[in-house]
Order: sequence, then structure tokens, then C-alpha cells
Amino acid sequence: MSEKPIILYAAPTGNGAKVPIFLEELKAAYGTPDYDLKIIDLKSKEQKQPWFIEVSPNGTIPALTDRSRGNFNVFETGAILLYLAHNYDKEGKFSFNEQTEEKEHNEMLQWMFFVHSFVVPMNSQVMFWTYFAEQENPVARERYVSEVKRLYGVLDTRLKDRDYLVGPGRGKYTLLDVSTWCTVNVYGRAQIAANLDEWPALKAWHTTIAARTPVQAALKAVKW
Ligand SMILES: N[C@@H](CCC(=O)N[C@@H](CS)C(=O)NCC(=O)O)C(=O)O
Repeated sequence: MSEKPIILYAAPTGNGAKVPIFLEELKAAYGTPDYDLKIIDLKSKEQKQPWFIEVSPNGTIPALTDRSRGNFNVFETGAILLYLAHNYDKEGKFSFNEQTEEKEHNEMLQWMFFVHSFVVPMNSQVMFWTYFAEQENPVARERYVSEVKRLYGVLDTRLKDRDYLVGPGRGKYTLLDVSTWCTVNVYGRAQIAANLDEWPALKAWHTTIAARTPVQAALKAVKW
């Protein structure tokens, strides 16, 4: 039996679920690429071991090695999703063609930079002040919770007249929705909100994506 083309390093976290979901979506749509999933044990700091730093220089998951392309290593979620789209989403089922759909592609990047540079780091700070800080700091925690809620508002406004974040008409389900969905999906775990009722369009979008079979399959695979 031949080796699977990709080794994916992940964990059951908001960022850790993104690439498994995208790979499951690609597999459901195209039948490829198949992948070996290696769960990295964040508690024992496996992500900081030298062998893993070779793959992911900042010692963070997710990361992947593409055996089928000369053992090419990719780290950083956004770069991984774009890499997979470029090489494996040949019909643009979850992405846009950079040449022929330049504006849609750029819009997708705009929202992706927004999510990855605002929402994700704020989420991480909420998780830190909720679970990992040695001393409680309600002021710090509240500052990050209120910022995440404000950012949910930005996403909610964007989704008011559309089903997905980018694309013509009501939008198209893309890798951006995959990444953003995982980021929003930690709202309960991070104790940001009990539910998404305050953001109805965001809630409807979240519910639709949660029901997708590849999303469920990936969450099960990473033991979410
Ligand atoms: N900017 C990175 C963030 C990745 C990240 O923060 N991963 C967390 C898990 S959600 C991690 O590996 N934490 C372990 C550590 O920082 O040591 C990305 O988008 O991939």
C-alpha cells in the first residue's frame, strides 16, 4: 500500500481543527488528498521538541508535511489552507481563482487576515485568562472577551445578507469559512458567551457549517 500524501500535525483546539476540516472537505469533494493525522500532545509540550520545530519553526500546531511534494513542510494555518487550496482544490470548490476571480480571492484574503490577526489572537488571550494564567485577572479577561464579542459583531454584520463570508450573491463556502468557523466555535469552551443569540446571522452561519458531514468527521478525528 502506498504512503498517504500528507502528514498533518494537529490537536483538539480551535486552530487545530481547521486543517482537518479542510482536508475532509477536499476528500469529500475530490477523493484526495488522503492524510495521516498525528495528534500533538500540547500538555507535554511535544510541539516544542526539536523534531517538530523542524516542521513548524514556532512550535505551534497545525503544520503539515506533504510527502507527495518532496516532503514540503508548511506551518501557520492561513498558509496551510492556501497551500492546500492551490495544490488540491483544482476546481476552486472552496477557493477562488487568483487570476479569473481576483477580486473574490482578494476579499477572501482580507477577511482571512482580519480573522487571523484579530479574532484568533483575542480568542487565545481569553483562553489564557480563563484556563492557564497562574493568577486571576478579571480586567484583562474582560477586555479580551469584550473585544471578541465586538469582532463577532463585525462578522455578524458581514453575514446579514449572505450565507458565507465571501463570494458573489449570498457567497460561497470557502476555506475562509472553515477557518472562521473553528475560531468562532470556541465561544463555549472559552466562556465568551453561552450561545450566539446576540449575533443571529453569525449563529445561522455557524449552525449551517456545523451540520456538514466533513466538519463532523474532522472534529471526531481530532477528538474535539
Ligand atoms: N498563528 C498560528 C497560531 C497557532 C496556535 O496558536 N496554535 C496553538 C494551538 S491552538 C499552539 O500550538 N499552542 C502551543 C504553543 O504555543 O506552544 C496559526 O494560525 O497557525
